[in-house]
Amino acid sequence: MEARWPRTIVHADMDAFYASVEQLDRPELRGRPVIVGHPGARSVVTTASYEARPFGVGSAMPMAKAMRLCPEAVVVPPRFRRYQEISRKVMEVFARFSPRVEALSLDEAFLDLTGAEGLFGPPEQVARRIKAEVREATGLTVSVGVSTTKFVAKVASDFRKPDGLTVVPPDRVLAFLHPMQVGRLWGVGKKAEERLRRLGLRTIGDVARASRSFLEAELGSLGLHLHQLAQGIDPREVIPDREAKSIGAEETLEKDVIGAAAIRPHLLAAADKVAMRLRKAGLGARGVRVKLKSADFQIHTRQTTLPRQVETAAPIYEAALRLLPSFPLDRPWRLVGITAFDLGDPAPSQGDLFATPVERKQSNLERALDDVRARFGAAAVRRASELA
Ligand code: TTP
Ligand code: MG
Repeated sequence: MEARWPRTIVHADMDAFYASVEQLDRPELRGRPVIVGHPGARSVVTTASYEARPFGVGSAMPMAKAMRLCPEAVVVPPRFRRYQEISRKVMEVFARFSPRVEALSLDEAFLDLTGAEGLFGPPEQVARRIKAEVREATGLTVSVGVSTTKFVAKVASDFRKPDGLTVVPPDRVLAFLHPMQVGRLWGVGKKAEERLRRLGLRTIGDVARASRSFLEAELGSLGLHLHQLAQGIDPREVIPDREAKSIGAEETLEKDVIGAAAIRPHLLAAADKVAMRLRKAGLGARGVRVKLKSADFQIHTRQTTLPRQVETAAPIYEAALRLLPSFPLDRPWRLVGITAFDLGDPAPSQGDLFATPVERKQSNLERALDDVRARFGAAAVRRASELA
């Protein structure tokens, strides 16, 4: 007897995404180790093709080390526009299977296929179709995991990479999870992994068998969260990207600020964050809203509509600066935020047509910064103007 699927969640993740795109566009690179990144001595690996991985080369490794480990690798600088273009095609394929698609980055997404059996057949069959249609649309392979929760679907997509397909039915979830290393649990980074190991918890099964009170005493709310995940419990829903009506970033300041000059750096930081989130969601915005909260907790907002859709920090920041004089700036403010609204799919070709060379450069630069931040955290890159 097959157990019932309370939900059917798919996680799909492109294989060695940037490197595969390079091999697609340059057939002479196919079958060879390819490292995407800048060849400079101080740079790091963005990603490596599967031919390079057996040499120990992987994301975030210093380029110098990667080239030592795999001297025959071809080093290719990243081309974010191109990756975004292919990403759009991939997401279009996903959208054929479900209106509930949540993109996590350019190359991975969750799909909620609950109740879609009648349309696409049993989970394994849907997964095969998704893989075939991605391949057909892009020429690239995607690894797919299917289970009843986001967490297990995500672990499953990674299980047999590249070109993997792993279905974990509800009655196999615990058998699948429990032998795995604790590092696979969501929310467990290097530090937490180390702590769990010192507590004698090496596998997910170990965490599942530990008592709730022990985990809570040792790790606080993270402990409770991990205990749930280890039992295969993860109620998180797939949140469709289109339901994001706005994307914002705000910061409560350490010290209240007075006057435009003191507010500006916080607006710039917020604009940067909003733009990064827009690009991550693959969206552009036509509206920009600035929010300030005064020291006595009064919220003031001003908003504006832009002549064309934007996805980079510069035009968002400029719009915020234009709004700034309409606030009563003589009082102290405790919070500064920006929200982008009126969101939609950016029209890339049209955008390119209208964008000036300077704007294009700006956009490429920001994509490069996204990349660095993705690896080293938001604090890794600061604009000179923020440091003032
Ligand atoms: P991932 O899906 O993490 O990696 P991948 O697609 O290269 O390889 P895998 O087969 O293991 O999924 O990331 C997708 C892309 O995002 C990747 O091709 C390059 C980029 N990326 C970064 O820019 N920085 C990073 O630290 C990582 C991990 C990825
Ligand atoms: Mg990937």
